[in-house]
Amino acid sequence: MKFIDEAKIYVKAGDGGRGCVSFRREKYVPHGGPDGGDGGKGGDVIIRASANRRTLLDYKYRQHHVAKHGGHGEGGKRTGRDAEDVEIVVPVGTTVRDSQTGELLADLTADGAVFIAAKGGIGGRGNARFATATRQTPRFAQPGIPGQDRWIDLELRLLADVGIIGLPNVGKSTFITKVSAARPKIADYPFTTLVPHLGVVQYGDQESFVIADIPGLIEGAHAGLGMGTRFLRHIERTAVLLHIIDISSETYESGWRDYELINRELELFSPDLLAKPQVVAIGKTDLTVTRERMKKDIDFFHKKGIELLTFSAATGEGIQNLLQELLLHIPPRRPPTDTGTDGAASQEQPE
Ligand SMILES: Nc1nc2c(ncn2[C@@H]2O[C@H](COP(=O)(O)OP(=O)(O)OP(=O)(O)O)[C@@H](O)[C@H]2O)c(=O)[nH]1
Ligand SMILES: [Mg+2]
Repeated sequence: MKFIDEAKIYVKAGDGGRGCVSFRREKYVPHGGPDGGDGGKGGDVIIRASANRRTLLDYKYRQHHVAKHGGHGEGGKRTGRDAEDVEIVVPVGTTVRDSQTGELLADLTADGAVFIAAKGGIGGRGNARFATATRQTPRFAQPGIPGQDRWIDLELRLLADVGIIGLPNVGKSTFITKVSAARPKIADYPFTTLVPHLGVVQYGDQESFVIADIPGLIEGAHAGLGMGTRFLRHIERTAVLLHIIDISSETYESGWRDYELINRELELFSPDLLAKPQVVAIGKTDLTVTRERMKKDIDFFHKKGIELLTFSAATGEGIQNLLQELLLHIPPRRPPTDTGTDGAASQEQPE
């Protein structure tokens, strides 16, 4: 199964600046020579892979990336300034294709890898360059070369940062629906979710992260009962597990019993999976029965050294807190020093 994050973007490099037609004018020199300077180079649009990025979410809605044009040449042999490049920062593992031809242009597999998606045009030469012994007053200069433009498809295979585990029907899919654009099926019967779903979560100003919703586990899952444990391999590379407990059900005995049941199945599948940090939370706190029962569970877990969180996907209560707690376990990403460049994208023309 493939989880793909995609974005289609338009890149347009800056045009080269015009060369200038100009003649020197000095007081006692009636016919000064040509002194028009060259145009500057248009900015490139560069795609750079960074380990600090996790998703292509930023580019889903910000499609146009346009570099500025080079400055025009001026008299006095002044060269127009070169325009700055625009940088698009994508996660490591992003592939770049030409939207029209489907051609693979780049596979950015290493941190820092760059690809020039649209090359800026070089500036035109000013008339000072065209003066020869026989042509002393060239009244022409070159225009700049236009910058490249094209549509590009970015594609990334997603890996989940957070895996949601729990018994069937505890509200795993409802949670991911609340915090991301993922829309798995939700229903009040067990095994609604038959395949894993990934959702991209944007939390505050932080970089986004990826949550995997997987089918519920039951006792004996390791032996193939219910949906079995095959899909657990999808969360083997996550940084943290969100363990959701539902204490509102008719079969409720204690949160701890359910918690241990799930963890036994995890361990039987892979001790490494059990060793991952877990954020444990009681859901459905909008239900009276949950609120009545939860104090007992919170106290019990506390004695075991586990701080239970609580939330309701229905009302949103406790969700921000939960996301914050999950983020603490996701390896910190250095604040990107390389953003801002997208903001530099502009249609502005030099004078
Ligand atoms: N009252 C209330 N009901 C909820 C909440 N979250 C989920 N539910 C209900 O609980 C039932 C199960 O929700 P799902 O999100 O499908 O549960 P799941 O854990 O994904 O279930 P499986 O995919 O079968 O393992 C549905 O009827 C939901 O409407 C909540 O916060 N409050
Ligand atoms: Mg589900």
